[in-house]
Amino acid sequence: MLRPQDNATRETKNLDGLWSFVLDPAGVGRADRWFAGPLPVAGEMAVPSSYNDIGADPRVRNHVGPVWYQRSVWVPAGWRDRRIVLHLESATHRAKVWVDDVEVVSHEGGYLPFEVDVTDHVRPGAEVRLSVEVDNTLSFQSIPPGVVEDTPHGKRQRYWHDFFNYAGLHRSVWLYATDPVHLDDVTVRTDLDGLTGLVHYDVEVAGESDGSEVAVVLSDADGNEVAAGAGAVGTLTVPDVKRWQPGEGYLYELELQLRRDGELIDRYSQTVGVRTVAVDGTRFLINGEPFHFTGFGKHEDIGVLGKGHNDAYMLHDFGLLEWIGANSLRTSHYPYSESVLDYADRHGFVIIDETAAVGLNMGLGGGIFGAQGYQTFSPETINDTTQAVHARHIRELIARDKNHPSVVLWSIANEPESETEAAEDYFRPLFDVAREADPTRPVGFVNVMMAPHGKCRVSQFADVLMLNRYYGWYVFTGDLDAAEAAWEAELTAWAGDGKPILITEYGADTYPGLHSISAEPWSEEYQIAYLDMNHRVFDRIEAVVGEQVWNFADFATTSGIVRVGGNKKGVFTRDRQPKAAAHALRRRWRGKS
Ligand code: GCB
Repeated sequence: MLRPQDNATRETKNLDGLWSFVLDPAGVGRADRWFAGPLPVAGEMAVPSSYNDIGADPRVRNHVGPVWYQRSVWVPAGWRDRRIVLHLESATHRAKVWVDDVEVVSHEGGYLPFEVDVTDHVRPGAEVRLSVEVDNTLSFQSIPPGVVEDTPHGKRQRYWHDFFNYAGLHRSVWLYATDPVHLDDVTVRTDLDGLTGLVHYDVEVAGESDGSEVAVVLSDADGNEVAAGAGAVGTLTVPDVKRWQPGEGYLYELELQLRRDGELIDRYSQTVGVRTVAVDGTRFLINGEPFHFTGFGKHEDIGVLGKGHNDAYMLHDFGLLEWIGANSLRTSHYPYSESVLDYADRHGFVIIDETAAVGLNMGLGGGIFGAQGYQTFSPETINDTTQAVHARHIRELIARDKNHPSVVLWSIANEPESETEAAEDYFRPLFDVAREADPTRPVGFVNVMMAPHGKCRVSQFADVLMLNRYYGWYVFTGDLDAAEAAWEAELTAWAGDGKPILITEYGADTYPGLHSISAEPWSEEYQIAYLDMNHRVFDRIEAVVGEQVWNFADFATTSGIVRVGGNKKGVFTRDRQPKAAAHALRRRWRGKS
């Protein structure tokens, strides 16, 4: 699938804005054919955004089940004889779409795009009605998993991940037009041979493509042609290549051209960063050079918009990341908007790209997330069907993000149960799925504290060890001396595995404005002391190739007695003001005060 793009051969129509919106608590919308006319007693909803916090109605915020979005759209008259596609960048967590009375597509997986050819269901120059049923329900067969419990007070959605289950149309919706014979996909892989760059490309064409021909032209950032090729598959060589590297996101442009009888019928511009990624012993190499990750685990989370993508906030967050000296982030705990990856490509920002497989660990939730008493892997809970859904998520993520030079590592899950035989059986084939989909990037998963070295049975499959640890917070709370000794002992054991170690989470909840002379937990002083302790440990272990603090900013969670208006481990507040720790991190990462 190619991201919608405008050029001389392709045209997009953006469908963001206000849509009609209504909850469907009884789940009757489909049977009552709500798609066949205006939605009953509808309100309005902004796209993109999560619907939860837009109004002030707790029923909307806490709704479990389907909601309906609807709008009408004029199909441009100039699109006669064109292939017309409806593209949704995400619908959390599953959606069914109708064009007028016709169901055209459904998709599951709340953070990945899907599209459908609607040419047969629309008339250029006429108006159509689009209806989207979006369902936020999580089950043991969804990624992420959850369970709906029927209580005397109504349905309650339980889940084992620590962020609010925001839902809706979180990213843009598009209609676009191409020639019926069109470029359908491209896979780009790059390599370096001394000073020469190699760009392997593989273009897919769809439609009745008799007689059509593919050509490609590679240009540098100034628009000068540096290489060209004919045919759908090939390798371009770039002498004296300018590499994509951390801090310097140099991009070439690969223009794909599709011609029939000499006439250009489709073209697509794909950015290309020429770089290599490799793991060598305990080193993580980008272009053959050891790379040390600094940065954060983040969330797509802001006030009012929830998980709705917003370009202004995206720029602001990247501005703060640059200010603090972060060179990387993990898309915890789901694939982020493609705009984030595009930005990272352009600016040399390094990304660990994670699936939405979070909360596959029912031992973890007790007390925090309120859903207890389940076994993680069993025929009734996370089972073979879930594993197949998980595999599809991995394939869809890699299909979407494979061409981003910023992405250097796949994370196939966050903190799953990993200390049991069932976990080993569940994950072994999923690593194969990732490696088959992308043989060029390392693959890992994020390990949880309950599966330390010697107990974890899944890390054997990973190229990189990603560890989330809270020594001095969830254990040895307030006792940083004891925490330091225990943490160093555990890390030393992991280092013996001979793989690079990335600390993907370490953090302490901090209430902004709370101060304490003796650095008590929750104070701004403690957050700094806690981070300092961690850094002393990391600096003593050579295999540690990166540190990503949990979290970039405070974020919304489900309610619970250890969450005060959400998770407060942010180095920035939810509205992006620095806590004292932000300045301390900046001194470490940029050497500036
Ligand atoms: C974790 C999870 C993250 C939580 C964090 C916390 O290990 O990966 O989603 O938010 O801990 O603050 O407890």
